[in-house]
Amino acid sequence: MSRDTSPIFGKLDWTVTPYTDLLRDVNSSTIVGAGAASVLVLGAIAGVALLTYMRWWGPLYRNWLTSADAKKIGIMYIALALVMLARGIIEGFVMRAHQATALGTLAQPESGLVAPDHFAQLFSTHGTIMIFFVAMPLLIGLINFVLPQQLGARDMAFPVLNQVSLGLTAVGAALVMISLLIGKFGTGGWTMYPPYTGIDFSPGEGVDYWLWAILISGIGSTLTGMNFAVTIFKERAPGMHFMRMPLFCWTSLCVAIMLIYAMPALTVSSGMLVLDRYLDFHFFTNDAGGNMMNYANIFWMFGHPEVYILILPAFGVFSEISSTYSGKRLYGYTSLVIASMSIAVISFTVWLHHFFTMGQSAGVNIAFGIATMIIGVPTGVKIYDWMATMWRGRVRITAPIVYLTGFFLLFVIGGLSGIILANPSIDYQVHNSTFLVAHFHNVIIPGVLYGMLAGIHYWFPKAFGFRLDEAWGRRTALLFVGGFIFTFMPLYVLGLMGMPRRSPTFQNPDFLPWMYLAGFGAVLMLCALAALFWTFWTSYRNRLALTVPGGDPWNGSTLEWSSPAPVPEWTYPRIPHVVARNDWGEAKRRGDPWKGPEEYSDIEMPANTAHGLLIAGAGFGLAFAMVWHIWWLAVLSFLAIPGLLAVRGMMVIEPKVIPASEVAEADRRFRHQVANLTPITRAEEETERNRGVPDLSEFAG
Ligand code: HEM
Ligand SMILES: [Cu+2]
Repeated sequence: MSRDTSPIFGKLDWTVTPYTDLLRDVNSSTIVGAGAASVLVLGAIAGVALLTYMRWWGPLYRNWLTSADAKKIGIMYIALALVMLARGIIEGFVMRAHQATALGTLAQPESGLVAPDHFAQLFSTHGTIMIFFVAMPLLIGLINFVLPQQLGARDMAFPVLNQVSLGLTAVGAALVMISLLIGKFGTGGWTMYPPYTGIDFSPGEGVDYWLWAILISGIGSTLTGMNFAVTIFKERAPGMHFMRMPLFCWTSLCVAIMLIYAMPALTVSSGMLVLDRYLDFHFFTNDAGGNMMNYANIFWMFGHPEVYILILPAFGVFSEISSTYSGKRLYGYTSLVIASMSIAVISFTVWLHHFFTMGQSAGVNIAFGIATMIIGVPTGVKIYDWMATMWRGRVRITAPIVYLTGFFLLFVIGGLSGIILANPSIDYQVHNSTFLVAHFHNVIIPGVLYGMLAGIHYWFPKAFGFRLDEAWGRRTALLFVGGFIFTFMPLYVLGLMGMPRRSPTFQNPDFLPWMYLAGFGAVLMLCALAALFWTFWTSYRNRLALTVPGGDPWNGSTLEWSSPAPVPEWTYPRIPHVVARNDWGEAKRRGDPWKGPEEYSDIEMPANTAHGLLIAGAGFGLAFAMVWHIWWLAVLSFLAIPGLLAVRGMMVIEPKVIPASEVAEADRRFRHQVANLTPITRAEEETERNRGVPDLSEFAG
């Protein structure tokens, strides 16, 4: 269905919304499509109305959208990820509801909630969203928030670049969102393999939505990698040697290096597919010398490191929380550092296991199979280290510890099913079945999702000044664990029974009980999502009882727990002089850790700027115009980008200076407050007595 191209509107016209489909034929699939579009429209209207009614536009613009403060940028990344998470989980539920009703016959294969094409859009947007617009912004957001604080730095090395990266990520997410209403998304899965996604087989706008979302957000992530790396190399506080950095900083460094080397491969494979589609190149076509294997190869050079980009920050979080909540020092710090770096390096040597069945020789397959199994070793080392950290500790069963326990149980199973798949001869049997779907959710949900939610729970007080409700936090975690077991364990069985992945239909009635179980699990996942948002809401309502102005609610040992909660823009009144690995813990052991600096000086912080917003606006214009072939807009937006860079390059930009008197006043107030708050023991941590000042006599970690 190719449409005429108008010089002004490109391929856009009134027929591109899902309402047209609904009017043409009312069925469950078109109702779901139009319903989703309506949720998007109503959500946008409600958002605008709320901002207007509360008069929040100004504060939103001044305090958030134009801020170059890494902590705020981090929070915005996480907010974006949570919105996208809601969509991703709902899509997962719709797919499970579809398959639970999709038993067909050979004569009548099509049945179930949504049409086959719609189902294909669902797994494509779900996978794309979960990887690029949930997992990535969650971890990049958390690193942005935590890393400078842990390093004793004021901000990222390049604060405005950081803002631009956020903008580019948001553009990608916005493109995927808008495809609900305007046109359709691609149906080639999150990997968008050609030749199916070439112009011959997928002529519509769907693949282009994916390509431009990936290209633009991918550039943002590459820049983020550089920013993190330079920050770690250059912005550490004096005395913060590499081997004194908290483990989370180490995993951030691994992520930074991996982003720099892995993301360009994705940009290249997507760029080549763009050339194929727009300019009739033949990199990946069936004819004229094209070869799709080149796509698979380049894509997975990004794709496999990517899964470790996703998981390593979670490993960092688990290192921090296993130690803090056990009141013990992290066991095997050096081995954890070596294991993280080994994972980062080995992860670049295994990509071929994603196409064991696509025609290379047995010898090559074996080499990559072995490399894949080897990566289990450093991962195993880490699991033992965390367990040894908790061993004989006084472990408090807080929400992050529930996530960690769920991770221990489930991630190991997922890792083991990965080792099974790493054997090429087994992979021949189960690849492209739901066994694989079970495997990767089995590592990605306990790893990435639990890890990031645990991290959010742990550092939340630093961002907003109050703790999250522990009871609801634990309920959420338990629901995510239980929901996972019901949703994905049946898929292992189904895969072995022969259920292909990405299949809108099946004919074997024996599959049905397992499909129902998985459907029930998806309901639990929806409940977990609701519980997560309820945790935020109920904690917000109860925030006075949960405030922790002392800033150290869990009796932590790393630098970030020495500042007030919420942490001020400048983080530390003076850049700290680090003397030990767990510097704050060391200060506590020496007694009187809250002794303030003798004198204060002016602090320079990056000034607010609309640069990121403007670049993002131009990026969105470019992408949207390219998707819909609106050439004049594409040219204008494209030219706007170097234009904006040039204008900023010529501007004289003064940093924001916070006068010493203001810093001194705020800091003295904080120290005065700490002196007047009652210290609490670890046993009282969950009670309202927790005001963020721990009992130092208890500190052992
Ligand atoms: C929370 C509940 C979730 C449910 C119910 C769910 C469900 C599903 C379903 C039904 C599929 C399609 C399976 C098939 O091909 O037959 C799928 C695919 C996928 N999911 Fe999930 N999922 C969930 C969470 C996640 C999370 C948290 C991530 C990653 C962070 C994720 C990443 C993916 C990816 C990458 C695909 C592959 C898409 C493709 O085939 O191209 N999912 N999921
Ligand atoms: Cu892989």
